[in-house]
Amino acid sequence: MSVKKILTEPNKLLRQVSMPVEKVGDQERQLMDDMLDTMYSANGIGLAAIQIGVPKRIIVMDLSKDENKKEPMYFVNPVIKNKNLEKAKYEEGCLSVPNQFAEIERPNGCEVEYLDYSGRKKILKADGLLATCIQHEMDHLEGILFIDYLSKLKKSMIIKKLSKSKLSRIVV
Ligand code: GNR
Ligand code: NI
Repeated sequence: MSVKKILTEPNKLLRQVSMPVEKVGDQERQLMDDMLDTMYSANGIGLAAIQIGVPKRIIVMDLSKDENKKEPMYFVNPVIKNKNLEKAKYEEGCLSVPNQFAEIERPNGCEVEYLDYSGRKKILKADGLLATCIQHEMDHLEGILFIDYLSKLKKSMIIKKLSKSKLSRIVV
């Protein structure tokens, strides 16, 4: 298990569409372990593989509020089967868009079909934060970031800020 570097916008890799996993083997489990380590160390509640530069359709999440009680969730090749027609707004953030937050509207519930850590097929009904987070992570698999839902002006302001802070990190 090791903590990897999280890619931040702007970065072309974050715009790549991730590839389905053929088989959940030891290599994939190693990747999921590293992703979880990376997510915990960054205090995130979810992470997609592409955020550490691996274009595979793998997501890890942990929505547990108790730091001592870890509840890791693993999603390989997730597919959304049903989306609620009703929408909900959540204040979203993203480890790849550091220190930026915005209210995003999405279906308030969904059903996801996926393979778990051991490669078994599962179906999960999600609502609330779980549904929001899964949809946010599944967007990463398509190269989509939450800022893509904002107005052109808001989005370009955020990208400009992030570019500047990246530059200052190199200069200092
Ligand atoms: O840590 C995260 N918090 C969060 C809050 C609201 C909606 C989505 C998220 S996901 C984010 C971690 C992340 O960037 N995952 O891709
Ligand atoms: Ni994100």
